[in-house]
Amino acid sequence: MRIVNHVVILCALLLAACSSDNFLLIPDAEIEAQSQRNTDGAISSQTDAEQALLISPSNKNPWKVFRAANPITIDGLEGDWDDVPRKHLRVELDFNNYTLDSKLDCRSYAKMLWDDANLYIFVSVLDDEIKFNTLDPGSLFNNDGVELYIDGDNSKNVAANYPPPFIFPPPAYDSNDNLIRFFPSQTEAFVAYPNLTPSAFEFMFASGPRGGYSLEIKVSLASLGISGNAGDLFGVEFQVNDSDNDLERETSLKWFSSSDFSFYDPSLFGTAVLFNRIAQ
Ligand SMILES: [Ca+2]
Ligand SMILES: [Ca+2]
Ligand SMILES: [Ca+2]
Ligand SMILES: [Ca+2]
Repeated sequence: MRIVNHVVILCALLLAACSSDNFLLIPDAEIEAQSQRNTDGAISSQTDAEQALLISPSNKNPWKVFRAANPITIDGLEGDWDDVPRKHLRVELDFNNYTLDSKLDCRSYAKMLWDDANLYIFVSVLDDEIKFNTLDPGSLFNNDGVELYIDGDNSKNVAANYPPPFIFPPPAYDSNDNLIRFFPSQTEAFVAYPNLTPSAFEFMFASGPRGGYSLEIKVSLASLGISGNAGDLFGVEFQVNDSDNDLERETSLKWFSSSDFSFYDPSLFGTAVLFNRIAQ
C-alpha cells in the first residue's frame, strides 16, 4: 500500500508540474536581479519607480522571454520554437450570448523570444471556422484574429472615466503603448493607434495541423520602445477573437486580463521580462 501511495503522490506532482505554464522553475529573485542589470551587465541601483513596478501585482510573476537560440524564420511554422514554453490563453470572455463550442474551440497559446534587435512571437489557434467578415475599421474586433498589446516601458497607465464616452486614441495609451491586430488571410498588420506603422511587423500565418492557424511575428524592440537589455520589463497581453458566423464576435481568449477594456487601459496588461537565458 505504501508503494501505491508513493506512486500516486509522484503522479500528482508530475501532473501539477506539467499543468503549469511556468514549469521552468527559475527563481523570481533571479529575475529581479536581472532587472537591475544595465547594458554592461553591472548591477545598477533601482529607482523608486522601478522598485514600485517590480512589486506591483501584475509584475510579480512576469512572463520570462528567453533569448532565441537560433535564427527565427518568419514562416508561420513552429519548428524553430522547440523548447520555448507555451503560455496558454485561458481567460474566456463570451459575447452576444455565445460560449465556446468545446474545450478545443479557440484553444490558443503564445510564445515569445528575443535577440539583441527583435522580439519574436508565435501564436497557435485552434478554430473550426475561420471568418473574416469585414474590413470596416470599427468592426475589426468581430473577426477571427489575434490582438497583441504591448506597453514598451511597462508604465501601465491607468485609464480614467470609462466607459463611455471613449476617446481615441485612448488618453492612457502613451507613445510606447500599442494594440496591433493580425487576421488570417490579411497580409498587413492593423495598427490601432498611431505610434507604429504596419510595416514595423514582419509576420506570416500558416494553417494549423489540427485546424485553425498559427501566426509568427518579428518586430524590432526599438520600435516598441523596449531598450533591449536583459531585465527589461514590458507590458503585454494576447487576445484571440473567435467568430464562427458572418456577423459578430462570439468569444475571446486572453492571457492575462478578464476585462475587455485592454484596448483602452494599459494598466490591464500583464508583464514580461527579457530573460538572459536560452530555453532548454
Ligand atoms: Ca518559424
Ligand atoms: Ca470557433
Ligand atoms: Ca507605456
Ligand atoms: Ca472562428
